[in-house]
Amino acid sequence: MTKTKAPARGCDLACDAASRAMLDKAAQGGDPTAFARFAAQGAQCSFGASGLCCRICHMGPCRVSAKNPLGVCGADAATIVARNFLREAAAGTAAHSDHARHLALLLKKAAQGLAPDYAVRDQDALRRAAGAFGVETAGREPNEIALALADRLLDEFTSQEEPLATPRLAPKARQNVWTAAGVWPRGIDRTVVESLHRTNMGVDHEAAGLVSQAFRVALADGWGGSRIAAMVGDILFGTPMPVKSRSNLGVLRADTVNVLVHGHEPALSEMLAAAARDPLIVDRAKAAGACGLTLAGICCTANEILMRHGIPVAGNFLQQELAVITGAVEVLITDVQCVMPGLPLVAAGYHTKVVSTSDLARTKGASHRSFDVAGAYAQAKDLLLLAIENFANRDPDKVSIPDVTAPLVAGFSVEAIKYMLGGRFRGSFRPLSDAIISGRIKGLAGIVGCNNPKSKLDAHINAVTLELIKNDVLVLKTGCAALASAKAGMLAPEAALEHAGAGLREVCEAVGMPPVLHMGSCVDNARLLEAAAELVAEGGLGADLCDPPIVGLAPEWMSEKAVAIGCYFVASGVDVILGNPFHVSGSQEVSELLGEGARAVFGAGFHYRADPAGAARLALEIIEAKRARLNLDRKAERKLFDMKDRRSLNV
Ligand code: SF4
Ligand code: MSK
Repeated sequence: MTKTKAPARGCDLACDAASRAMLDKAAQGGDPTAFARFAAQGAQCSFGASGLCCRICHMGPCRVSAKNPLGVCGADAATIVARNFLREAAAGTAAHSDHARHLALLLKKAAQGLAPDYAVRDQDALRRAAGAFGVETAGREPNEIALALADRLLDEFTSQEEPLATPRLAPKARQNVWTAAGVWPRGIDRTVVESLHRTNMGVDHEAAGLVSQAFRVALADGWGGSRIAAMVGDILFGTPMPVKSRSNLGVLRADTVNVLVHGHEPALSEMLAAAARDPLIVDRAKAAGACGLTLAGICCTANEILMRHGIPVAGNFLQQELAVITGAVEVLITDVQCVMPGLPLVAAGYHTKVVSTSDLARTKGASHRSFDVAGAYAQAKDLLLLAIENFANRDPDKVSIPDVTAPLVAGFSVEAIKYMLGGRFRGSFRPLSDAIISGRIKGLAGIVGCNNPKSKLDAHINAVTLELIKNDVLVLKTGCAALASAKAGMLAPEAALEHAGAGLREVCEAVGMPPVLHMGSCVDNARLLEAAAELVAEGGLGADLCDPPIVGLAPEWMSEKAVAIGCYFVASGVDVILGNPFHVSGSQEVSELLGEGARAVFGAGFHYRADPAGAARLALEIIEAKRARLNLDRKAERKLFDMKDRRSLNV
């Protein structure tokens, strides 16, 4: 008798009760989800997984192996694997940087009066950015500064021979490393184009040069596009400050019209956040028989409006389909990146309308409303009216909203952290630096990235986070990893402090800061680098980004953007521990270039640990080794910073 494998249950696939309930509902109702499609895929292609499949030209596709070690053109495993890797890093950089370009163009249009619903909302952020790029501010109106700054930032994309200017925001010692390694990027667009050129059939065949270009193009992301996106977002929409909210599918309400935003770019979602409070919209929702309208988010568009407006988060990447399965979403509005093409398939079983809004990102089965910043607010209201109209089509028999939410605090920009640590007039990283030197905080871990059905939703992220805070490591988070913590209650200061080690708890309680800090969306990984640079600038923890006890982890990553993020962390001197390996195991040479090879050049490399306990152990070892190099492994007198100490800081 053939045994049939029992279908996976929600409790095997996800950590949180809301996702489990929706996965069980999906299994019963036959709703298509990424989890089911992943299972249906069966064993995945081993050539693809090891990076050994090349389809770069039409003499192929070629698959190389020990038996058949060369492609038709003569490319060996190292060339093929390195080219594939570079293409991933370039694609990730392109995604983040195009997002940044759209924001820089929006800043320019806002300054010119061509996008009348947008304005410079944060003049401090404008002046900070202008200062960083040498844009004159004296005697100029905000719009004049914004226009000059936007042009300066747009030059970062288009410059040809000039080296990129944004990496000069890194410590001098790190800049010297990049110069010596020959990886300082030129214009962002040129660097991406060059990467695609070099990986064409018959161009660059040396693995070392290709991997080096992967680090260069990634630097054009982390110290280029992503940094610009974060800066301009702050200027136009405000620098994030700690804000309370809630997370998980229970933020949807049975008695309101529910609208979800999903993707990455904040231009439309900012307008939706404002329009959702418009009395006309609220009245129309009530006239349609609802108690009002709930706006919530998925993925990084969620992070953007969460950290600036406290708008609740419905879920992270693998919850996008599960949100539709609640049966209570009237409209799901998408912009760019991480939107599953399978969304309209699941929406077809419900009344949910999936509406794409970026001309770059259309999805079969979704209706498309091209978003134009010139009439942004009116378009946002129209989208909400569409949702209100669709409320009547909701089928109460299909509605099942899990009663599961968790409170959270989000919005820890670098400015917010400085403020928490030192107050308005003495904001600085010095108390944090002192806490690290004294050993109360052992170090910092940046935990970032996505979800991936290869592992149980949020399981690796949450386990490694818990282990690190227990061991007095302050955790900084972005993207879907931050939302995993939100759902687990780890962004609620009181709850998280229960789990923190004594030293970390003492510091967090003294300054009123949680041990897990939500720092934003995927482009806000640039804020993690900014925080590391602040720590170095403070003194006492070395002169370069590879010196302080900092480590990066991407436990459940899946996107090409995560390849770029990992590469710019490593090129910045921060070791990165992956929970899923890169597709490079087919070449020993490339694997070594990303490990010890990168370490020889940048002082950091990639590691892979599939299990959270192993990842946490390695992270702690890296932190301890860095502490030892700084002679911080001796016991220091424990000193708590109180308000008096902070007032006495000479900063
Ligand atoms: Fe095959 Fe070479 Fe063409 Fe790749 S570039 S598909 S290895 S012939
Ligand atoms: S959204 S890139 S799934 S973190 Fe930024 Fe989440 Fe990863 Fe997309």
